[in-house]
Amino acid sequence: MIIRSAEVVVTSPGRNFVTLLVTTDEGLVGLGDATLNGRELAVAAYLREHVVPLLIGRDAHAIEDTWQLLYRGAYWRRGPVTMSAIAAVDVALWDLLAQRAGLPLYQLLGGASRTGLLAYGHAGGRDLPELFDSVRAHQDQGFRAIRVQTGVPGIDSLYGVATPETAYEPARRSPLPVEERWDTSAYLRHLPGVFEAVRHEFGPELPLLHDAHHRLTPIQAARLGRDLEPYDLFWLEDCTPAENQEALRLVRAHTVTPLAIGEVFNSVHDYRTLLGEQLIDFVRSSVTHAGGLTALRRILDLAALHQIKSGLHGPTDISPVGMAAALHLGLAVHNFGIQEYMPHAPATGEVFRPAFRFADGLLHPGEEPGLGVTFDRAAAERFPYQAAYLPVNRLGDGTVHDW
Ligand code: EZ4
Ligand code: CO
Repeated sequence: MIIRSAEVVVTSPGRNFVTLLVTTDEGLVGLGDATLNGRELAVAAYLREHVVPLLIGRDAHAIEDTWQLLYRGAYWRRGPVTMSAIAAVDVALWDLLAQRAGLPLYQLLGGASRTGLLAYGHAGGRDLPELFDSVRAHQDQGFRAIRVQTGVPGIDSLYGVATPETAYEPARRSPLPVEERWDTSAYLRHLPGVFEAVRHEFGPELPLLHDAHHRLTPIQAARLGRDLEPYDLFWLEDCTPAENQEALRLVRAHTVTPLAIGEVFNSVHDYRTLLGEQLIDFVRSSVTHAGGLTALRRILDLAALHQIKSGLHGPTDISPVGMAAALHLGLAVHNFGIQEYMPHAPATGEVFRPAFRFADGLLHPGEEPGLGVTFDRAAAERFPYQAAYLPVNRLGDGTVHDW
């Protein structure tokens, strides 16, 4: 199984995606997701200019050796652009191996450890009535676990809160990023009352999640975790910008609210203290941004030693290819926790045809050989790249803040 060609396609059916197509001498096509929200073209160039030439003529079975070649062989290590590029190659090779074996990929990762993956959906509302409607709509779609994001009085436009004009998708199509305003004090005052109201409305059993999206200091995060304890969250996500892993010691010392971190991480080294000292409860990385199945499986194995579970990133900026990879991995690993799931826009389905399914609150990768995703090259041409960026966050006095 020799790699004959590899092509990078940037397409924008509903939003931008970067997809790697690796073709073998037998004509099999393996797919990898290299989408890095707002930095798509950097990964596409990294792949086209520096990675594709290394792949031609290689044995497609050599997954580990190819990973090490791209990681160690570049000399420069880690970083989201590099690791997304490596991930795309790694996933495409796993896809090829499983297609050649005639087996769904999860069978090569150890087989199914469960019948389906508990998924959580994203409810959001500017005020409580809108939020309650959104939670109910998600329950009607079958979700058995729900992330709750809410408007805060005094903040106009806020992460995770869709308005009738803007869908949830936080990347806006425009040549430059839009700016949002942020007020930590207003948020910390408002949020506990929202969770009290949601618990009162929906009862004690519904698993509820929340994403603080990197905006708090450790002492603020400690206070929020403590204030939310009566409402029994499934997790509090990204309470601090966690590149300072040691900061989580302070948060952990003050709260038993479970913590989830890692969607912006791209390496096991970003997790060493968090996992080794059991400072978090869930690993948030995606296959797409953490170096692929080969690398993420190692992170999850290390997490398992510390009873830490998976909670893989699954927003719409993970393509159906990246999502399929997450589902095969999640079905196979012992320490699966929960999977984030936001259905893609209808246009995305014109280009990507995934076999995975969502029913009764559970996701399943399906039984097609490989990843179970096909890519319509001609349809992709109809949706050219459009610049789109995540917002930039500023405080009231203009200071740039974490978004
Ligand atoms: O902001 O995927 O938990 N989910 C998230 C996402 C991220 C986007 C960034 O590209 O935090 O909504
Ligand atoms: Co998040």
